[in-house]
Amino acid sequence: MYFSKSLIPILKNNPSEAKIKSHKLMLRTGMIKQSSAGIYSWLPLGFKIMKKIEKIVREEQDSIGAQELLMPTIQSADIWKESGRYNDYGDEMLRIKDRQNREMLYGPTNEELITDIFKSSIKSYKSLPQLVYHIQWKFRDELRPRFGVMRCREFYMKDAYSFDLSDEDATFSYNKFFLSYLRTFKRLGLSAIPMAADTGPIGGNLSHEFVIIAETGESKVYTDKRILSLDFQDIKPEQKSLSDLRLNFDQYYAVTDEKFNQEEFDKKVKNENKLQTKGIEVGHIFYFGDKYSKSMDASVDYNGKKSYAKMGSYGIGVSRLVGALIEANYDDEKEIMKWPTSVVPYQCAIIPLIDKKDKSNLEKAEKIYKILDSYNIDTIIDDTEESIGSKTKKFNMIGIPNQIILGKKSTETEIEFKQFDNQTKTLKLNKVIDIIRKDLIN
Ligand code: P5A
Repeated sequence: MYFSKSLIPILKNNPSEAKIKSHKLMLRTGMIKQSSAGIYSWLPLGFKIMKKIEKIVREEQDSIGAQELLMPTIQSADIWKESGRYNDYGDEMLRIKDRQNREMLYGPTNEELITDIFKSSIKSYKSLPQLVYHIQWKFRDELRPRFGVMRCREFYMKDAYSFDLSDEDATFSYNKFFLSYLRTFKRLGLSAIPMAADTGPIGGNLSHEFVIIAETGESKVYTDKRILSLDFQDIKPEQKSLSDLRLNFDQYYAVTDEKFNQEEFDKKVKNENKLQTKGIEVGHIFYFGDKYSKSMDASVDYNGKKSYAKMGSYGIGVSRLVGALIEANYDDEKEIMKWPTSVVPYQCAIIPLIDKKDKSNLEKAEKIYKILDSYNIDTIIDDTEESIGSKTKKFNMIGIPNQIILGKKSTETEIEFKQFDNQTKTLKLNKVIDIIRKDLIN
């Protein structure tokens, strides 16, 4: 890919409308473009990053045996009337009428639609548990959309749903998602704290929010910091080990302002373990038993008896995670973004010094590009006429970890190589490839 041919519209200065790092950086580097309040187009750079996050989210859902499907964005109002939420949802729901004057809506979540699918597809308890998920756009007509992709009206969510026969089985499913969430966020290099949470319009009486610590977060966070060092890497998704895992996490005080109680905090957490800060909610899981299955009559046959499915739902804000990663990793003084390796938009940038009369640096860049490509190193060549200094600054900001500079110091056999603001080194190409590949494996 040549930078001159890419649709990456970099702005010279920070946009004045953006208040937080992620919003600033995403507009500045042309990851997104606002199309109307709280609604964004995802331009190639931002979309590439979001797709990589989505892949990790998907792999972790698959790994607990959840099946992927895809439900539409537009839903019929009928099923929401059946569950009783059509009126409850209020102004956040975008309501539309089709040409037949039928009431439709842009889905803010999918509990009703999945319950309707379950109801017509699953008849016997022998088909339980059912764990399903999709990754789809949602619309919520938020009163105050703000902070770019962090609180927008149209956003990309992974939402999963579980159906079980008993409360005990349903808790097992809930705990599987609990573990998969810890793993997903860990793979993204984020430490997400599961916190006891309110259930709001989704309903039920058991719920955890997964919150990452960030100064610019919207939620106030009160927690016992020992929760941050709990280990879950080797936990097997079995009933006993998962309920132990939950107990282990739940024993520590960890809440957002909605559930905060100073007296309880003082009683349960020693002063030296107290952590009072701000955070971003990146995931939220719920258990609500037969709230939807009863009102929508979704049951299975259990030895001749009708049994309403026990359900939970599990959300991850995939588009919000792009912003959350920036909040957690962007150094806005140095203007350097460090993505986790699995999410980085390009592994390497080749920066030739362009001389109108002498094309040799560009030709050298093209040769190196082909070699890197043969090692599956995703690379961009910056063939624009900007100065080397302004190009390296731009790639630091976008977060391209490896930069090859083909200027005065590069010779036939050795090239200039730089990682972010580290000193440049003059190295042989195969040494550079080794360094980049090592990073890819780790
Ligand atoms: C769980 C899955 C639900 O909707 N139903 C299906 C449940 N939960 S939730 O907490 O309301 O949303 C899940 C996650 O989606 C992200 N999110 C948002 N991202 C950007 N802009 C928004 N306006 C927005 N609202 C929710 C959050 O990451 C949330 O945890």
